[in-house]
Amino acid sequence: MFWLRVSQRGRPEYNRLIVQTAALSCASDFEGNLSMDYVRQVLERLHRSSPAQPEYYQAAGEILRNLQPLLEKQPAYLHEAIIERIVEPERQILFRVCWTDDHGRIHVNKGYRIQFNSALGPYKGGLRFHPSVTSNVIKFLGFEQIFKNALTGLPIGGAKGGSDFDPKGKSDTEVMRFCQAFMTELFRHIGPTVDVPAGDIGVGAREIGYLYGQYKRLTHRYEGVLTGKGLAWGGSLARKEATGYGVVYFAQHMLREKRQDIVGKTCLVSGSGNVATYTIEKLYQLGAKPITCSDSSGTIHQPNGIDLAVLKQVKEVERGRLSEYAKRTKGATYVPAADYPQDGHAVWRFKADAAFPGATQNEVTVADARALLANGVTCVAEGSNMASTNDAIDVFIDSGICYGPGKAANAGGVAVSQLEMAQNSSMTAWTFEEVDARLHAIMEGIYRQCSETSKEFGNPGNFVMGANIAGFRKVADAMRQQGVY
Ligand code: NDP
Ligand code: 2IT
Repeated sequence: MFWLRVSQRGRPEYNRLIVQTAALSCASDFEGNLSMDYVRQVLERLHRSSPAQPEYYQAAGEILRNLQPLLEKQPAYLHEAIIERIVEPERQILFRVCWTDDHGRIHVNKGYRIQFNSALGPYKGGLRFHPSVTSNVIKFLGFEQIFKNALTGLPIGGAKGGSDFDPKGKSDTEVMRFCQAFMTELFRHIGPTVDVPAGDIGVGAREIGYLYGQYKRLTHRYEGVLTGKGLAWGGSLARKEATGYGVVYFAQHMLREKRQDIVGKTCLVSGSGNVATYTIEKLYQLGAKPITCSDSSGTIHQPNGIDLAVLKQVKEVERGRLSEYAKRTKGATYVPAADYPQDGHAVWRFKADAAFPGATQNEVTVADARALLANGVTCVAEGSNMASTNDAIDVFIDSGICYGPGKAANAGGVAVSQLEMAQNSSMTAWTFEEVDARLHAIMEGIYRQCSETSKEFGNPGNFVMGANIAGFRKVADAMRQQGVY
């Protein structure tokens, strides 16, 4: 009887409050594992109050289920309804974005900014432009962002935004008009100490430039309201590289704990955008060999190693497809997406030592996870957000391999975004080496929190539990200290 056990420990008034609150929020018979019952009830309520948001339930479920040992140790989080409050965004801004294409046709898209939690600092998180974007997708990303940002140790709250606009196949002028229309609504909700958006899928340096230009025109202010800016106008050195580099630094730490090294490791990487490209670059710099990359049309397998120069030329400069990359390099096999295994993704079906998902959510299924283990992979570090399904995560955790969940392993991007904010507000610019050194230290700090917290709660090496508890605890403590709002 968890609640009663707890109530015998403390002060009488507090104990009464515990029992009253438990009675209010837990329609349970007070038997069995009450913190787990409570979490289940919160999740059920979420299904009813926010219908049809499967990725959001997945993200919330993964985090909340991992909190059980913390809630048993620290029931105040339950009594003060921290969990009910944390799963509800502080503010959700949904808006219409109308723009005209190069032929004068009018298009209407949806725009989103979900300002999820500001306990630790101004809202911070990327914008995603992709046809699959819905409020469900933005909500799961915003929720993950709260805990990721907390793990960085920097003063940033959690948010995410975006649109179902598809930049693929659009001209530069169409992308510019869309970004201007998007910012024409968004500008009134953001600011350098209010909410600072950045890039994500489909939003890179080009889009940030158009968004920034429109913000400046509308507000008459030249300030650090976005991160990932161009280097000549307030951007930070190493921001472009930060997420991919950080993922590899995180993997290095996980491997070292097991007395292994990244040097000489054969690696699978998915995606071929910002995160994947700079994961590949850092793997080469540290003496590993990346042999795959992918886009939504197909996968490249190149046993002699991905040709980074050609990849950058095709994807960053020409905005082309990997089918084009395959034609220009030697030793590359191209597997079209139509030929993928029914239960997963071709990119995870090759022999290797380590895997770095860098494309999108749920890109590692349970069958993919089993195939990775069967093929010899002993380290998985996620660049993409919620890369693995919850069943796939269970496979990794049960196997005891090094597994770094996205909210820990890919936090280097948002961390360097915060370093960009710091440079902007102090009107200085740091060198590449200085930013990279800070990124290094931040990734080491995140790794340590995951590792130590997993030990503190009796699951050494379970970095999912470590990341979720360490991130949640910081946000929850700040919320408690700031009172009910
Ligand atoms: P990019 O737009 O630069 O690249 C995305 C890559 O993923 C492309 O290769 C794209 O292929 C592929 N992709 C996107 N959606 C799908 C899909 N539904 N199915 C298959 N492939 C897909 O984005 P980023 O590299 O910035 O982001 C990649 C991941 O990393 C995302 O999960 C993002 O949330 C996460 N992330 C990004 C950070 C950043 O700083 N940019 C920071 C932390 C996490 P195609 O071109 O065919 O669409
Ligand atoms: O998912 C992420 O952390 C990002 N897309 C980066 C967010 C940011 O504010 O740099």
